[in-house]
Amino acid sequence: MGNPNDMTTNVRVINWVEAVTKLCQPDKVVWIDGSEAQLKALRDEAIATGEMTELNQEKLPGCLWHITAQNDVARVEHRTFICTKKQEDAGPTNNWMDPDAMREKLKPLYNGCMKGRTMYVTPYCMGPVGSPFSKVGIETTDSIYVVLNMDIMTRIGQRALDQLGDSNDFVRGMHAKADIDEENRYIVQFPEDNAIWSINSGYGGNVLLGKKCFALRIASYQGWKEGWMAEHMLILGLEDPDGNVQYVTGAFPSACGKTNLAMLIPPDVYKKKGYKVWTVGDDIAWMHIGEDGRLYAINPEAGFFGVAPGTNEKSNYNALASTKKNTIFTNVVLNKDDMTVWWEGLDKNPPENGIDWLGRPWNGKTSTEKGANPNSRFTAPAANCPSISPEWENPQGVPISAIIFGGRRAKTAPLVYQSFDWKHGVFVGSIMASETTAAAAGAVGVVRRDPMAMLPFCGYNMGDYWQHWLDMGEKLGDKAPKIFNVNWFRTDDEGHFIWPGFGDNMRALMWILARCNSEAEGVETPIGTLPRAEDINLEGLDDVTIDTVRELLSVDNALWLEDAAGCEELYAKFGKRLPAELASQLAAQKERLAK
Ligand code: OXD
Ligand code: MN
Repeated sequence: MGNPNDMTTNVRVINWVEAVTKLCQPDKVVWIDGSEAQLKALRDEAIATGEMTELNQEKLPGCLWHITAQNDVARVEHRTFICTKKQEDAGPTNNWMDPDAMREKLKPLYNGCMKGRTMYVTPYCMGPVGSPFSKVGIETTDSIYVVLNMDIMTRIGQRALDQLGDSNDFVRGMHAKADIDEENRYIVQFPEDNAIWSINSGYGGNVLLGKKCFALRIASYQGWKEGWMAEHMLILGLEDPDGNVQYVTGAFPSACGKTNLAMLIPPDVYKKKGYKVWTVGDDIAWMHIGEDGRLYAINPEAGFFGVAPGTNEKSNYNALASTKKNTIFTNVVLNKDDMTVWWEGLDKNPPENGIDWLGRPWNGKTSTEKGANPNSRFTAPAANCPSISPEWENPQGVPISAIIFGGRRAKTAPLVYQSFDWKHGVFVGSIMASETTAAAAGAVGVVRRDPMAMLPFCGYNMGDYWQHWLDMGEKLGDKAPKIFNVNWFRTDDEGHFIWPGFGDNMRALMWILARCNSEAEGVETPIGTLPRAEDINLEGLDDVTIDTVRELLSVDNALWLEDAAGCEELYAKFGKRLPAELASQLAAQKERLAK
């Protein structure tokens, strides 16, 4: 298995791996070259030790099942840190500690933590290999599960080192499961040093360091310094019957259906006419200004790390289809009868002879407890997705026509509206919020501000981040994508959703693209430009009347004024780092609303 001297002559890489080895003291160091032979050996080893379970190779070829420790099933925002030299550079929305102090605190935890274990050195490329916009990271880890997930989510091995060459521009990611000790779990980003330290977790978002830690937290900082953007956004292409494809990106907080939107299947009326939706990415977009002055996006990832519960043939056919081969399932139910998997919301046939996410025998016909963890996941190769875009690995990315923000709001936000211009659009993104649902613990209907859906993922002061958005708009000028906001979650007075969502969300996308092409009317309101009810195509949508659409598009000025107080509270946290432009956008919006 890979010998460093065969794989790279990059002295910085070699020296860094040596330093990590000295600290963690593994019995053995294995460099991941990414060859199928090496990956097969790792799968076999994980199966032999029981770390992973091989699933039915006829029904689910190449698929594996894994359960994490009971205390380790989600990202841990309260233990996630941005360590910049100055606290104000991390900003009021991030946990912060001095970088040297943090390193001194964590070194004893890493010290000797891999004794008796193997350390895997995993080079990986975020973005298509060969793209000028891709970036390389190296993750050291004591987990085969991590290596196998990284193989799906990124481009690992020799090709990543080849992309890096002798450059120093690589993210140093030091992961160790250690003892999976909750009390000593830390997910730490050092943006000024291109480094990530993650310890005492084996759960995806905390340990697949290419994803949230690098592609969002570190990359957002890099984008700020280098003049591009790393965003928590899906990327999709909408093809019209003439074969023209226009691309949009969309930022939504968790539990708002981002993966579903990325893989949307058009309603019959559009399908019959020849419209298609193409998936470029479901979670992260890296965006650069292209030579023609437009904004281009690449998906830095190569797979989907999707939430399993609720995913079924109807809710997301394409996501489910993506999981039929070479997929890793984490914390879902194992069906022992046929060695397949199950989760709540998959179908009405839970296994009777199952193993739940806690590793206990579980009978879906009699158990009153959930079999799959609500945050159980599939890690599936993007190439498996039936709707994957032919352009998804285009090294230049795809040109973006519209940026869509969204959240879960019962009453305030209308189905769709357009910002007046880029600056107002940045304001719209900055006041993004979502209401908590009954599905999660805690009070229902509590508004959580989640600017640009980046609250847990912005690797620097969010005030500077907003200014960076404003600066990008200046650079893009009239080539800037148009900015919109959507809300699929309006309810009636009984709390029932009044918009069908899922594939029918395409009806809002159609208005969005028509606006981008100057082909649709709009009505100005205090919060932005809305469609008229008749601008939303209801063909084939028997359950939704034009009156419902009117309700979906209604703007209650009093509610919005109330909401503005929450925005003020958020903005106040930033003091001088709040861009003056945003303060005046809020003041102007309040004035329009009060009129
Ligand atoms: C994710 C998240 O897992 O945003 O993508 O939490
Ligand atoms: Mn996400």
